[in-house]
Amino acid sequence: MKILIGGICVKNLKVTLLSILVVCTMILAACGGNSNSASSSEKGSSGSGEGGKRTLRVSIGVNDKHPEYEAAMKFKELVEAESDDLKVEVYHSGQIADDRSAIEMLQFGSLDITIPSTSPLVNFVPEFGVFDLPFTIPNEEVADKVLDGPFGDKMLEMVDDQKLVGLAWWENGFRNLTNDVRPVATMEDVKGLKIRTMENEIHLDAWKALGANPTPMAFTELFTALQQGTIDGQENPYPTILLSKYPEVQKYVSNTSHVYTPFIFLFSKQIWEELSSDQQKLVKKAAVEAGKFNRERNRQVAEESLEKLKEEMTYTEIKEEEFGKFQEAVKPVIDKYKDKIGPEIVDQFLEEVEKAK
Ligand code: KDG
Repeated sequence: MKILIGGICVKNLKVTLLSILVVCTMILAACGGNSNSASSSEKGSSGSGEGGKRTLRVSIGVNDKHPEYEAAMKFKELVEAESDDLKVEVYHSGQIADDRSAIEMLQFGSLDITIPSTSPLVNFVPEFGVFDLPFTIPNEEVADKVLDGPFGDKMLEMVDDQKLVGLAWWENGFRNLTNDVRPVATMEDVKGLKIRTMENEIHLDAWKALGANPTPMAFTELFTALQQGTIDGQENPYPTILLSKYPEVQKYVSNTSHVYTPFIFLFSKQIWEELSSDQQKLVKKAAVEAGKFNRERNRQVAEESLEKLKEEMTYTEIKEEEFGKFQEAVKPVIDKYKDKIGPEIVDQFLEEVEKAK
């Protein structure tokens, strides 16, 4: 629901105020910092020059223990090793903004980079909903083929008219259910669970179809909501479950693997267009390279995380035949969203998935 004050949507007002705050902070830092900050590097609110260097600020929602943070630091290392006029600052745990606000800050040109799940992006580009259709991508190999092929390239270009530049695919991974009420071995066990989902209507409808009572919430609010018991559970990949310390506030975890979520490396188009073509080439190359590092590291950490979660939580393996019931239950959701996302792009996605198997 949008709230208007004086005709200005409060949500945008929030992002605008956030952007003004960020710009003021950067200007104060620049005034207080190195006196020879180059004027060109102060273009775009993130360009706070330090010795003529433009600073690229990266915002991610996970904390500094997560493979995504490691990959963001790899990106920083790759850029700074090759460039004498770019530096990178990585802000984790949603320090600057949650996923949706960070995307809006890129559109305003008050933040350079964010690397969110594709799910919140659906609020800006509905076609990204293909990645939220449950039980479609079966494993990482298929995910890589689809994302690294022509379909993935096409999806990256789809953010263009949203004042964003899509540079690379990183990996959040297969999402699994945790809760504090009961072990989940069957669809029956899901009934009535208050599950937090990302701010994405496909996830909401899918969990309703499975019998849960879902509620959308920004990732930055999730741990507190679990701790306070305002929700019973959530769903995320094993690294996020372990490294966000959910075992402290959740008893049960199941291998639902109901959705494979990519992370998408997004750059503010306004700031991108201020970079030289050499800087653009370097940033793109580093984003892709760091993405490869991220996938490898994420899969290693996912395996290690599951083993640790089995020690810290009650792990329930859902039997193969039970998955059929889950998939049957969400079929109407896939049909409903095929129309909303666009039948053509959904068919193309499903064809690419089949080809990649
Ligand atoms: O910045 C990325 C995180 O916000 C990511 O973990 C999002 O999977 C996500 C969730 O559940 O919100």
